[in-house]
Amino acid sequence: MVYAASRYVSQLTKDTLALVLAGGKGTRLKELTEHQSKPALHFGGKFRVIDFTLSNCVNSGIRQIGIATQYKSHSLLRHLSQGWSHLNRDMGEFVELLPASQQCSSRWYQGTADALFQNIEFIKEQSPKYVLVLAGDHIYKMDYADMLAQHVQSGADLTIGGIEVPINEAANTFGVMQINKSGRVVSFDEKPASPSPLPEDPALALASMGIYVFNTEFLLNELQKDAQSLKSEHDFGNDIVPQCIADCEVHAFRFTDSLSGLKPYWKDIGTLDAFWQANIDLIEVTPKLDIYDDSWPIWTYQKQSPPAKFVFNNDNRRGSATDSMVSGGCIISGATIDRSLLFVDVRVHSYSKITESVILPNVEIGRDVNINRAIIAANCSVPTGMNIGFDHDEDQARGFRVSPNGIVLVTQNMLENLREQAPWEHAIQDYSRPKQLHS
Ligand code: ADQ
Ligand code: ADP
Repeated sequence: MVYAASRYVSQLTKDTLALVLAGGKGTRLKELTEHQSKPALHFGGKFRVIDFTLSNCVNSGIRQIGIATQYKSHSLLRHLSQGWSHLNRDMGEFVELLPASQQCSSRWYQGTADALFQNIEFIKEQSPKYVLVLAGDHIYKMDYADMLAQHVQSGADLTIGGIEVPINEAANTFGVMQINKSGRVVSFDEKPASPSPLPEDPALALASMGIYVFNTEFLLNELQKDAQSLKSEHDFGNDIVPQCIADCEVHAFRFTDSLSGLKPYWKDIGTLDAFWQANIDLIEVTPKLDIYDDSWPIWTYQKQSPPAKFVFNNDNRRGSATDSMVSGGCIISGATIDRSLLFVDVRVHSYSKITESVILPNVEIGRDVNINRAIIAANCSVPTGMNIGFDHDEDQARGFRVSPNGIVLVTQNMLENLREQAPWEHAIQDYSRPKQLHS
């Protein structure tokens, strides 16, 4: 019986084509997405954001994957070709890149539904029974097979992944659903100002995770109808989903941890605060998202680097890190790291202190630097003696960005502008490390 049930599920995942939407601008991440798209952002020390969705696919047994890319996709495409091109086409497995304006039309994708419409021939060629539409910018671990099994058993045309969120967090941010006792979606509002609460708990709303399972024929019809509509913005949340709810059988899949039945970890890292928080969440003593879990590995590509190194400096000052994650290629010399996440190839020099901060790859932090609740973007050289995150007026006067929750973003461009304005104040010792830029 168990054998038959698992065979049944593995057949469903085999019959599924996953399409990952990875082309959004990520404007709320400000200068962090000035050179790359949100799915390409470095995350969790050694991963890229999109690795979480793609690992979920592979770990769920879905190995036919298309990725729609558009905005500033250079580093995303390079990462995908280095890390995700090894699936075996001869065995029917693939990760296919679907960049805008290179498919059936010469125009950019107008919206998320248009990104699929422009790839309609690609979908038909694969002839899947089900299409799983995913976002490339969410951090979570999820077995999509559970959602597929519910979709098929319920007889729905469309199943929407849903998660309970505090009602104030849902306002203006997520699509919000109401469902009846059998799980059918009876109403859906895209980013409402006043979300409808869950009947069983008025403090919570059932948010759409922006992930959908469609029966393929049904999806193709809906995309075609939508493409002909003059008033549509060609977007799933605004157009396709509300239309389907009015006309067809739409169900919600409530995302819970299948073992514990508890609310699992799921984050849309759309803002600087959310990006900082999701990284910092990983360094908790017992993190809500376990990236050390061998049963659900997060796959990625990363260049080889030597182990992290912690050094007593000439002054006998200890280089140390506590409640922190420090990636390969880092050297901490006579400096203190606390409750922080250091990505690969970060060098921190003597007498510096980093607290509750996220330091992206290939950063050099000079001597006597203090950093508090900040994100330091890739390739920065932070000059000797600089304080970041202690006086937000000073941070802003220097051209750094301060988020609504007081997280300071510093990028290489911001530091270069500062150096041009007052080079004598912002000199950094030349540590003569050959620069290999991370994009
Ligand atoms: P948003 O996240 O605001 O809401 P959207 O900006 O359309 O929706 O992004 C969805 C995904 O599509 C993202 O991964 C993005 O990168 C990608 N994308 C956006 N424009 C694209 C384009 N032109 N081409 C290719 N990819 C593109 C959606 C739903 C809400 C739901 C939230 C959950 O509309 O109902 O609550 O996701 O995060
Ligand atoms: P500080 O400003 O803290 O004195 P240094 O640049 O002098 O920093 O480096 C301190 C220590 O870090 C060195 O003594 C060495 O042990 C280690 N270190 C620095 N660069 C490298 C490197 N490329 N390979 C191995 N260890 C290094």
